[in-house]
Amino acid sequence: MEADVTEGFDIAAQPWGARAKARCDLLGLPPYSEVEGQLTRRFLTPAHAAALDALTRWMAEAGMSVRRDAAANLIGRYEGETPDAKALIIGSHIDSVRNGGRYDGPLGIMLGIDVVEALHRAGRRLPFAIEVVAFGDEEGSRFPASMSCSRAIAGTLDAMALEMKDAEGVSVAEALTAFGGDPDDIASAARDPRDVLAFLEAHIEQGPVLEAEGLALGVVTAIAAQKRLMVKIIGTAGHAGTTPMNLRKDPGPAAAECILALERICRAGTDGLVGTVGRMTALPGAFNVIPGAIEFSMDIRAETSAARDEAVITISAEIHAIAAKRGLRAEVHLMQALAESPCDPSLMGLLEEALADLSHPARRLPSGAGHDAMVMADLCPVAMLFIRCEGGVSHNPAEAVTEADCALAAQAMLHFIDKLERRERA
Ligand code: HGY
Ligand code: MN
Ligand code: MN
Repeated sequence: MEADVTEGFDIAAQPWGARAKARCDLLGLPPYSEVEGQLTRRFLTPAHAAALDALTRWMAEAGMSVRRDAAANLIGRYEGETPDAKALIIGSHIDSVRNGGRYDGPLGIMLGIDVVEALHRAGRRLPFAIEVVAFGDEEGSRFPASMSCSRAIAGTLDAMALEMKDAEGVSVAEALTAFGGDPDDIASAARDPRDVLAFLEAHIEQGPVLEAEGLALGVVTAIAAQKRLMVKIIGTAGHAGTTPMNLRKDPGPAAAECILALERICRAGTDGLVGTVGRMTALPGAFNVIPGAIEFSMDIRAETSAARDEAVITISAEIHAIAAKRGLRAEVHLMQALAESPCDPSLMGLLEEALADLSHPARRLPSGAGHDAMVMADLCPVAMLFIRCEGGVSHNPAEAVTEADCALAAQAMLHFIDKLERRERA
């Protein structure tokens, strides 16, 4: 499976794109996935550990020293001209959603490794170091909150996040300790802003725009604001056969009304407002029991925090009104809030110059998907390079990219580095 990269280091001649894609494909299978026949790789699982072992090898082969921090981030470092040089961090996440695609996250890590290997083979040293980071928890597919690893690096992770529990009742702190991390020393993962030059994340677009316009790459302008909430509609459990319909306190139909209300509110919204119910549970969850409660998640996003918050206030009020009308009780709990995050204009300019070098149009576009870059923006200036994905499909095993687009992305990243070097030496 491994492409044997032996000739020179002329990035255009290298099968880097093929190698980056092939490595993502390899990590799509057990032991790097928790489930046979699909990719599910959640934070702090054996599949996560296996993926870090493979990445450690590949980072070392590319000329990097490799370490893990207290938050289980994997960090490869390619030194600059001086040992204490500031770092350009290139990275993305290694965790996946359940039954997800192979490129959402890992591709940005593999391209970072390829770019460093090209520099290493050329014996090039820069006025800055390059660190390639595999963040362990961007999706939040195991614990209720997400982005905990990039928040640890950015120094914005609050202790409460470590107490969050997965479906089996295991806390982040317990899982992190078992994994070899150190929740008591999580603060040591936080980077000093004086040591970091910038953050660059290459990521599939997860949307249809680039493909629709026949473009391989795009420059991200900003990342949408998002909130994650858990809703609980509380009624009275009862016998499904003996309880007349008019005497029920059934939260099921109420939850259905709430979800329709969320759809109506978001369809009528502005600023790219979207709302999703991705997880729903009837408790106690038996065929013949009227549920005592229904729990469901809400993921609400918009290009501005204001539009996001207005929608959250409106839907929360409607949920309480729907429950009250039916003699039920509702709880709406905020699990996480991420503000909209602009990318750095000067870094966007360097990315556009890099695309111009490759005779590729400079297409700017916002990101509706969340990324570690929105968290890293609290630490340093950030830039994101989008890569076309087939049909814009993502969070789906049908997610697909081409080797040619991956190779072009690697070239664009190297040209970006060239321009960053020129800026730093000026
Ligand atoms: O949910 C998101 O936008 C990202 O894929 N975690
Ligand atoms: Mn992602
Ligand atoms: Mn994702």
